[in-house]
Amino acid sequence: MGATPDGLPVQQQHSIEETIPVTQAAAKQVHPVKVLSWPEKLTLIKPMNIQPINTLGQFIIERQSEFPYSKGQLSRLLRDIGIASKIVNREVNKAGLVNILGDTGETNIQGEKVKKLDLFANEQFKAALIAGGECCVFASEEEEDILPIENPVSVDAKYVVMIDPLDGSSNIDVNVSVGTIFSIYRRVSENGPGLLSDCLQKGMHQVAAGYVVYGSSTMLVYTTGHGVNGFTLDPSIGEFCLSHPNIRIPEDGKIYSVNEGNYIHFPQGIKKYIKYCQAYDEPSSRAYNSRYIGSMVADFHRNLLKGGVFIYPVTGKAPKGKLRLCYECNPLAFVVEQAGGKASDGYHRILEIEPTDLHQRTPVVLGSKKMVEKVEWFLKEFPDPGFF
Ligand code: AHM
Ligand code: MG
Repeated sequence: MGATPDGLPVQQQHSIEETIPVTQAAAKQVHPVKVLSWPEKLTLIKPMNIQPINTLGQFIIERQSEFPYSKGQLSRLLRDIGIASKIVNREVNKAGLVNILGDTGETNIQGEKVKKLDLFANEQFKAALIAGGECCVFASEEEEDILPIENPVSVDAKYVVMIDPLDGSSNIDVNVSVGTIFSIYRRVSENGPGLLSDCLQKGMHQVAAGYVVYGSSTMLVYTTGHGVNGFTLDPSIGEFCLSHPNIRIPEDGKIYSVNEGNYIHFPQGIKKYIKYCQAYDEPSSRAYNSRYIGSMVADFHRNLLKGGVFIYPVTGKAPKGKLRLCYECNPLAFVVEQAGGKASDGYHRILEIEPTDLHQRTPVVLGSKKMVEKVEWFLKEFPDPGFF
């Protein structure tokens, strides 16, 4: 072995090209290359912050196993309601741009009159349920009578849908939240188009119920008797995505929602309860907050998430109450009970009231369990012979 002029041994003077293979070979020995399996590759994706989303459609399919006897009809029915509500949502969002609140006097491309938004919503849900083939009879707050469905695709239809297509619609022209409320029963008649008796079932026989709130964001909340789940519409993908799994209403709350403008017409018990809410008492966190939008769905939704009570009692003006048992009170009563709350007419459980009329009205108290019980206590303690 010779030496360089500066005295180094000759074999240590490698060119760069010669050095690289030597270095890689050495590195391979220290860090041998590992072939990753597919699950291992997935764990590498995780740090990229890709959020899994669960759409309403996926969720409904996942939950179908909760009904071992089901062949997917209820799932399809819920899907149809979800689709119709997206169309209604689109129109609600446009309400400020076009005069959609009354008959515009215009005709559309088919030569039809442009309809009021609540009628539009009614038509959308009706059309979706008739075409869907799972509904044997449709009843709506907007229709005088039931609509037995005779569509050939509906011969095996097992379900009954009752709906308030656009609740609180007087709020649209001032850009305040409105909603859709729906209630689903299994038919009691044998077959063919559904009957009135299919619709006049106690609320406790509902198989599903829920609502859509068209608010600062649009949400669909529903129950099939296995808890309550909420989905927020992501407008960028046009899908309701699970955002509020397993909703539970606080057992107690600090919000009372009632139209206090009607105070003079209220029964004694309600007047006393309102005074109780307004009284200062530190241990029970009073005075409570008063919140009343005038859209039942929006008032209910806030109280469901935050804790509170919604009251629409009998009044001198509305001696049987204002809100409808079948379209408004029963579905929201089912939802609130499934979330751990309570729904009452002030004396009895809403879900046990026997309906005798399609458009029957009822007083209603619903929300956090302890608050509803307190209202019931006041009504019992201060009876009012003018009412009930
Ligand atoms: P609607 O179905 O005709 O819209 O009426 C129902 C609405 C509810 O959303 C709301 O809670 C209530 O009526 C408000 O009534 P009031 O203005 O008497 O307080
Ligand atoms: Mg209504």
